[in-house]
Amino acid sequence: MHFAPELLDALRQARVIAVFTGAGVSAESGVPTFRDAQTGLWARYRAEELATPAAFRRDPQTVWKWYEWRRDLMRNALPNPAHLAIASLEKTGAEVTVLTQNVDGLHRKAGSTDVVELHGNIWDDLCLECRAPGDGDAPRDGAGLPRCTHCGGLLRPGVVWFGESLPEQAWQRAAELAGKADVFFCIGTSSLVEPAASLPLQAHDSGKTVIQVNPEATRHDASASFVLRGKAGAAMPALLRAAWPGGPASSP
Ligand code: BV8
Ligand code: ZN
Repeated sequence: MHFAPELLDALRQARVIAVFTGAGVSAESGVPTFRDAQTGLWARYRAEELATPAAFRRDPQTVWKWYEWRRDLMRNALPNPAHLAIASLEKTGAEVTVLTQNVDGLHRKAGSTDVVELHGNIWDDLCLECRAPGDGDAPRDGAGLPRCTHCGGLLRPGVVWFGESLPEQAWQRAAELAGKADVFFCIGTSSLVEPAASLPLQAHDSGKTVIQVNPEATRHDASASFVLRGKAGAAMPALLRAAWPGGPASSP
C-alpha cells in the first residue's frame, strides 16, 4: 500500500491522535459487522429493531437471546493486527484516544489505555430499575431472565440502544477530541449512526487531518484528508511501518 508523504508527516508530527472505530475494525477478529450480524435465525430482524428499549420491554427474552448470541461470538475473539497497531500508536509519545462504537471490548484487550465506549459495552449488565451494575452471574427468574441482586429488577445489557442518548462524559470527550486531535482516524465504520457518525465531519470542519480506513466507500470519502481503501488489519500495521520504519517507539 502506498502512503502519501504528507500523510506520513502529519502522523509523525501529531501530538494528539483520535481513533474513531466501528464494527469493521473487529471484522478480522471474527466478530460480524453490524450489517453482517443479522444472519441465521436473526436474519429476519434488523439490528435497529432489537437494540431498542421498546423491543426489550416488549420481548426481553428475544433481545437477551440476541445479546447472548453476540456475546458467544465475541467471547473467544482476539484483537487483530488493526487493534494492535492502534494500541502501539501510544508508543509514539502522542496522546492517543480510541473513540469506539464497538461494544466488544477488543481495543482494551489489545492494550489501548484510553478507550471511550460511545455505545457502551456488551459485557456490562445494568438494572432497568435501580441502574445498579449486574455482577455477571445474576440470579435468573422463572423466565430465565437475569435479575438485579439489589432490587430484583430486570437486568439489561449495558449498551446504548437506539433512541437512547450516549453517555454524557463519553460524548463530551469525543466532541472535544474532534476539535482538538491533530490526526483523526475513521476506521471500519459505515458512519450511518448518529450522533457518532458526525464526529469525523466535526474534525474535518475544525481543519484536522482525517484519515479514513475502509475497503468500501462511505459518506466521509469526500471530506477525509486521506482515504486508505483496504482492510484495517493490513492497512494500519503497514501505515505504522511506513511512518516509523524502526517501530513507533523510535519516534524522536
Ligand atoms: C440518539 C450499541 C436521541 C448497541 C448502537 C439523525 C438523523 C437520523 C437518525 C438519527 C439522528 N439522530 C439520532 C438518530 C437515530 C439513531 C440513528 O442514528 N439511527 C440510524 C440507523 C439512522 N441514533 C440513535 O438512536 C442514538 N441515540 O440519537 O438518541 C436522543 C437524543 C436526545 C435525548 C434522548 C435520545 C443512539 C445510537 C446508538 C445505538 N447503538 N450499538 C448494540 O451494539 O447492540 S449503534 C451500532 O450500529 C454500532 O455501535 C455502530 O454505531 C452502528 C453500526 O455501524 P458500524 O460500526 O459502522 O458497522 P456497519 O456494519 O454499519 O459497517 C461496518 C463498516 O466496516 C463498513 O463500512 C465496512 O465497509 C467496513 N469494514 C468491513 N470489514 C472491514 C471494514 N473496515 C476496515 N477493515 C475491515 N476488515
Ligand atoms: Zn436494581
